[in-house]
Order: sequence, then C-alpha cells, then structure tokens
Amino acid sequence: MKDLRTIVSKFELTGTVEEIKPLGAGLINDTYKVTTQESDAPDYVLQRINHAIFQNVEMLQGNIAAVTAHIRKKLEEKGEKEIERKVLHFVPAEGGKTFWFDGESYWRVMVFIPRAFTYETVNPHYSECAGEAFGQFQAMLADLPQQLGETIPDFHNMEFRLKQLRDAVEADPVGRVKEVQDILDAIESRAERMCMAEQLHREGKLPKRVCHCDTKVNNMMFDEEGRVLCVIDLDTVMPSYIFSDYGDFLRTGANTGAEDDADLNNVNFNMEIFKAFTRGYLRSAKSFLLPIEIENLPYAAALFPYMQSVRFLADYINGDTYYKIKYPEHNLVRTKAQMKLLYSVEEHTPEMQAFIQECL
Ligand code: GN1
Ligand code: MG
Repeated sequence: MKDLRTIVSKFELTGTVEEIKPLGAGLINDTYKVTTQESDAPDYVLQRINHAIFQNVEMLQGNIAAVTAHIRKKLEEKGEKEIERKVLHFVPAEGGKTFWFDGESYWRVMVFIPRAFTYETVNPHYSECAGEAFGQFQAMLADLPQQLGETIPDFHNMEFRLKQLRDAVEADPVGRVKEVQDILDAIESRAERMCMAEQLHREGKLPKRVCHCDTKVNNMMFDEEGRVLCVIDLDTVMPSYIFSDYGDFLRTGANTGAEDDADLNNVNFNMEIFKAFTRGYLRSAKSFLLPIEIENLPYAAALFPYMQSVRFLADYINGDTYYKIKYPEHNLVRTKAQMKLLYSVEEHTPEMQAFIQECL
C-alpha cells in the first residue's frame, strides 16, 4: 500500500498535514483521521474504499454526491446554521473527481466534522433523537431527483442473502458446516416468514424508498448536547424498504450487549431503546409511511438480527472473506450473538405491536 501522506497529497486540502492515524470501527473500509497543523484549517477523514465489495466506485461516489448535494440544498432552504457539521463534504482529488485511484486502491477524503461524537451504545434520549433523524433523512431524500444505483446489488434482499448462505453450505469450502447445523436449522425454520418484504414488494404492496441501509448506531454523529448532527457512512444509500433503516438501528442500538458478544447473557433486546427510537422515528416519518410499513416495524426489528446472522454465518462458512475478523471464530461468535438478539426480539413482539399502536 502506498504511503498515506502521498495519497493525501493528491487531494485539495487546506493546511499542512500533521499526522494520519486510524479512526473508527468499520468492518468494511479503512478509515484514518488526517490532522492539520494550522488552527484555521479543517482536519480530514481519509478512507480506502473496499473495492472488492464496492465494485463500482464511480456509481458509489455518484450516489453520495447526489445525496449530499440534495441534503445540503434542503438544509440551506431551511435556513439551517452550521451546514458544514450537518452534511458530509467531500474534497476533490487531482483531476476533479471525488476519489483517487492509486493503481491498486480507491481513496476519498472528506472534511472531519469537529466536536462531533459517535457511540457504540446510546441511552433512550439519544435513541429518540436518532429515530427522528432517520425519519427526517428518509423524508429529505423522498424527492431526490436522481435515480440512485444499487452500490451493492440485492444488499438487503433477504431471499438473496439466504441464497448466498445456502450456496455457502453447499460448497462448504472450509468444512465448517458440520459445526453449525443447529444454527442453520433455526435459520431455515424462519426463512419463509423473513422473506415477507420481498413477497409484499412483488405483490405491489410495499414500496422501495431511498434509505441509508447501514444505520448502525455508530454511523450517526451527535453534537456536545446529544443532538444528531448527521448520518455518516453513505456508501449503501440506495432504494430499499424503510425496514432497513428502522431495523438496523435497533439491531445495534437496542442490543444490551455487543454485536459480537461472546457472553450471550449480555445480549437482549432493550425495550426502552425500542420505545424511544420508535417514538422519534414515527414522529418524523408517520406522515409519509404506509400502514403496511408501520404495521411491520416489529418484523423489521426481527429481520435485521436475522439477516445479519445469515450474513455472518455465510461468511464464516466461506472462510471469512467479507468481514474483517479479529480471531478465527469471530464470525461464528457474531452469528450466535445476532441469533440470541433475534430470539429476544421475538419474545417482545406483542409488546412492540402494542406500543406502536399507542404511538399512532
Ligand atoms: C458493515 O462498514 P460497517 O461496519 O459500517 C456492513 C453492514 C453490516 C455491518 C455489521 C457494506 O458495516 O451491512 O450490517 O458491517 N456494510 C457492508 O456490523 O456490508
Ligand atoms: Mg460505519
């Protein structure tokens, strides 16, 4: 890999680079913070785009440019102050593109948002703010004039994810299927129901809307007072069911344990977080959501731990080719934690349905 300073020099930064060090905990791209010496120059975020996963970088960056320009315009129209902290700002590279190819990898640079924080866990108050912010994010993008490309085709298509898992099981390239048969059975017994979104879409009952599709709690920036500044990690913004954004936040934000908790006793679905997030989300999204979308929010809460289990398990069976791992069993541990979360969501489903009715 090329020297990071050389890469940064290909972008039109202001200020002198002081240091470049790793940032964040993403499982896909490599991210660095670039600090500048001058107090009046911004700091930056440098990212190596995972090109094996995002194969069409032109499309990827085109989507992000369309989305950020549209949000910026909306914020300007609202007379929003501090726009620079509320929408990502990409820095052009040599040649005028928003990315640079070093012959091997694709890189991009954005302005670092100062005095902003991300969290791995949030309290109910922050969750309510997050729910409202994701509803607003979807609302702001509802009239996006461009048609966005699918940066990862079939990204949240449950039927496709199950097919990937079944293909992995059939190939069993590293001989791991025999040790995970009980998990596979639990997955298969829920498969048909979990593909309900695709079924409803085929029947013309469930629309696709522009969604973020990676609403992990740590993809959201908060200010010093806990107000949401903006949503980051826009690589997967694409048409999907609103279940994606609602469900993936709860998968991460309402888990009382870690995504990869080895102690399953830590992993449960936190109803306080669920309630707060749902209250916030419905406040800003109720006006445009269809009844079928609202009714199925508890399904969305189950769908994402389920889908994530399927994806982690497929990667484990395939010999860990997709997600970054820290130890050999990591994807299996992740799978078990997500399955435990799913069971807890299932137990809480009637309570969730009742709460949603109260909110309406
Ligand atoms: C990946 O890059 P990161 O960590 O924000 C993944 C998500 C998964 C998540 C699981 C492009 O997100 O879909 O839900 O890991 N992103 C991609 O933690 O596959
Ligand atoms: Mg991320």
